[in-house]
Amino acid sequence: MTRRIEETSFLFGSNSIFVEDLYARYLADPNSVDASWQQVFAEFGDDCQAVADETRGAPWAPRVCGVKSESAEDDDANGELVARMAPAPAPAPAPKSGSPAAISEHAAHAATRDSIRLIMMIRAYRVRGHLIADLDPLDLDGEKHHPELDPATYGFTAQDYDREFYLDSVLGLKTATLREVHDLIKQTYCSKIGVEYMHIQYPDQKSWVQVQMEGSRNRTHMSAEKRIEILGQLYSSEGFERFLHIKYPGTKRFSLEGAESTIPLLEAAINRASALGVEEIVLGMPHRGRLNVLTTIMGKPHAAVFSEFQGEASSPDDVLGSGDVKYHLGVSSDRTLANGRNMHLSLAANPSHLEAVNPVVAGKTRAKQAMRGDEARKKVMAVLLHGDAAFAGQGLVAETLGLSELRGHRVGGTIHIIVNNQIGFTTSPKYSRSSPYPSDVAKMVQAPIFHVNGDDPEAVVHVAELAVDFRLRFNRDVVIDMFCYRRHGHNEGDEPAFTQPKMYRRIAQHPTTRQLYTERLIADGVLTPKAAEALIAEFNQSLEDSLDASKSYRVNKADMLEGVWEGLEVANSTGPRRGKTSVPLKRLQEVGMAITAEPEEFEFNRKVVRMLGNRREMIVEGEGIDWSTAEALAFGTLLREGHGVRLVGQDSGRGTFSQRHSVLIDQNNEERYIPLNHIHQKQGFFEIIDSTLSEQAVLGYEYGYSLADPSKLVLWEAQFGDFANGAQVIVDQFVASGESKWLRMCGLVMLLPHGFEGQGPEHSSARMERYLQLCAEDNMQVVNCSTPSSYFHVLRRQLKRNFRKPLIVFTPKSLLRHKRCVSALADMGPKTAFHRVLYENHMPGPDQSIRRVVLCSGKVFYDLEAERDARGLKDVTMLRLEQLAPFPKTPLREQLSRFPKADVIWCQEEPENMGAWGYVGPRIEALIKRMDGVSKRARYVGRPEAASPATGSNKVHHAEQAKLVDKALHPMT
Ligand SMILES: Cc1ncc(C[n+]2csc(CCOP(=O)(O)OP(=O)(O)O)c2C)c(N)n1
Ligand SMILES: [Mg+2]
Repeated sequence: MTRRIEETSFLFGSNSIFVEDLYARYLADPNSVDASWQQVFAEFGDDCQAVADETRGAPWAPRVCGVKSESAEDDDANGELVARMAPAPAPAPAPKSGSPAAISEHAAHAATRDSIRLIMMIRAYRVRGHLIADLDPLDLDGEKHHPELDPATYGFTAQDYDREFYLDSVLGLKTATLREVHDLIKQTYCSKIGVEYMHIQYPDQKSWVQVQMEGSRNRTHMSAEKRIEILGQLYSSEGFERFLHIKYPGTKRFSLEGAESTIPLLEAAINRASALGVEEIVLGMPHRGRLNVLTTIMGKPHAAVFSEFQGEASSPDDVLGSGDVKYHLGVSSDRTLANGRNMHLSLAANPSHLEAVNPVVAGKTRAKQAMRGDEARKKVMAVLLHGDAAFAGQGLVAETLGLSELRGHRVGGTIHIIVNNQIGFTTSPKYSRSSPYPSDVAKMVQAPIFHVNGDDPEAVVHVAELAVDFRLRFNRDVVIDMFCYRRHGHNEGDEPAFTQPKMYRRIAQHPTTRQLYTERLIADGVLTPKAAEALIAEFNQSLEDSLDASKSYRVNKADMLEGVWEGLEVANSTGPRRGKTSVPLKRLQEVGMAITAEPEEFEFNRKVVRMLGNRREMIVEGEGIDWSTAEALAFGTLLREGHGVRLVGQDSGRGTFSQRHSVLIDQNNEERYIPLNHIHQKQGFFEIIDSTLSEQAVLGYEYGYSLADPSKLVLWEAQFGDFANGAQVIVDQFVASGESKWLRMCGLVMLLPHGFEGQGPEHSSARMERYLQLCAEDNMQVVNCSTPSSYFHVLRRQLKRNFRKPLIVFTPKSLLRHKRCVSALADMGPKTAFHRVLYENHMPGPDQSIRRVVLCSGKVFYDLEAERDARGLKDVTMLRLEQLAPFPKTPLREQLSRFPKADVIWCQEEPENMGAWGYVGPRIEALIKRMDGVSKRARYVGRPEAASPATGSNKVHHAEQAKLVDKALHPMT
């Protein structure tokens, strides 16, 4: 019953508590409430409990069979209620007798019921008013009607329109006529702005939106000055596109035309944000209108864009890297706004893959907030623009929205702007989404959604300001869905009439937003036709001047190493590039003791105590350091040197394999203790995040984070490496190619558990071959370390060189607890470093006697070593490639040349079409050819080609593994 009472509240606005109270009293004792209320509750209440239960509607929902709501899952109580009300209820029953008391009782009852119905109608407008709002500039759907928004549905007739009703302050009115109420709610909820907010379960946020919509602000007129400013912005956005259209006809530019109000929208958002204290905005947007945003909002000189159209300024040679098409490039700028304050704007570079940039922008924002100490998240704000088809279709949208309230990933709310041109390439909305609006997915985070007609720039500016106010007040996501259209085809060469002839006939006749607004301002006396013409002429002249200037425009430098990147350099060699990763033993011990200390008054899990003890022993002895301890030492020493470390992944705090235990949990109260944050008073911050169960959004986010903060070690860990393929777009489009395309370095580390241990096809392979296939032009590093100290150095190396490169690490599973896979503390101490190729410290025999060199990488080394030693073979040695890419040519050549009598084998556990073979095979061949002058391939030993990475049978796995080890050690026949 409690729930039902709560659900009645929607009916009565501010009076809900009163009614709830009344109803509760009525339930306890019907005679305790006034007779008129008894009748209301009797009629709408007890009789209908079953219906109410079924519909989750108000307890007094009348059991009237009428029009059934279309959606069986519609959980809006009022929707069901009203749907079931049709046809209109009969008038109040006549008094049983003509006595004055009966007449007055009847009148009271009728008045109460009228008020209830009117308030129900008001609520229906709050919930569904947007459905009949005037949102579409093309008016493609024509006249809209919704039964729940029709007064007749509530029993009102023409005679009722001028009758006074008691409202008790709902809508701020004590009493009002039906006409007044209807006009007011239509104007509020059904004009050029349609708002969805009644799904928000936080009362303060919901009522804030309600107050903004219903309060006077919504009806305040803009000053003439502001209106002229908006017009100027429309001139710029339309004028720029027109100019390009004339000067570079047919060239792809993904024009903004039809959505020109995007520019006043962004301007309003930026200015409002600045007024409220925001100092930096990180933006992400797709192709549509990007050139316009780059120039008009981001301040990129028109001359620069024109020169790119002429193919002059940013040829790859000028700017390093392979470059990208002009509508993908990122840019950052500082703008001084009209209020005199500075705003730093950065628009992220993005690939063609729609929506892929969303998590990247979020991650960048979070990093910038952290760097500024913006704990309240009110100084740096994220703004994302979206296409309607992409926002509705791409799963990454939901994944990124899902991050918005999480401790490790929140950015204090993102402003989402859907440039809803009601088409995606050639596909109409009815074929491309199952939801009424493209924005519906955002309801999952209870974001308010402002739909707005893009042909009313004032309404657009108004919602932009509302959205910013909401974001800064509640630190939550908010959506603007700007209805507009696309004046041309998908790009300027496309013929839209092939697929949308009706829509495009309508568009051809439709004046531009700028024309409409000019007429409006002229009609309102704000502007003369002459002044309007002067504005156009002035803007066109400035574009002509820029075009002249573009002929001699030159990009003088790439901006990749400015700001926080200053001091770093573009990597210019593929040599050892070790950096100084060794750490004095004393420091290693200090860190080691700190991270194994047991704080007092903390109730440890017994096994954790044992684990800490073991680790402490490793540190004290300086021997037997396992993988996780080495990792903790790498993190701890970096932290001690002042770097931040941020490790994010599913269950990374404990570690999927229960190996890390970087977060200790008090067994009494579940309080968390993070040893790595207790090393020293002055140290960097260790952020360890158990992430949401997403790969793509989280990896994209961490990539974005690492783009913004090169001083921090940022790591993303897959639960098992297999699952990282869910983030393939981020790997392909950002991690592997970002530096080359957009001149943006990144030091992100990906930890991918990998290894064939009989766990089946889905828990064995991190798809090493995929990463290796992506490696070229020194774009990223792929390592498969075989010792804890190697891992220690390679992690530290990320921050100890003067460049940043993504690092893919295939991390072990069984080796985490393998007794041979240990290092000495001294292996991390003075005079140590990361070695790309490891030879055996204790050779089985002299170099000249070696008849077989087995090249391998990672875990299989231990299988080979064990079997070789068991067989007592003295003429077989192993060389381990700790780093696979960039391929360690020089050290491998050096090592191979030690064994002139040996044949060479490449041994891997993965099937032949997987693992490193495809990558290392030709490279080893080329190397041997250079050494010996003969074309000799290393012989492949490993599993045969396979469709699935590994067998599901543990027994088969072991047989296969034994066979490949045997083959690798067996003398060549
Ligand atoms: C992930 C992805 N799939 C397909 C495409 C190809 N594509 C480019 S634009 C486009 C239509 C996008 O429609 P919408 O999101 O509404 O943006 P609009 O072009 O209408 O502004 C498509 C399908 C793409 N770029 N990215
Ligand atoms: Mg679209």
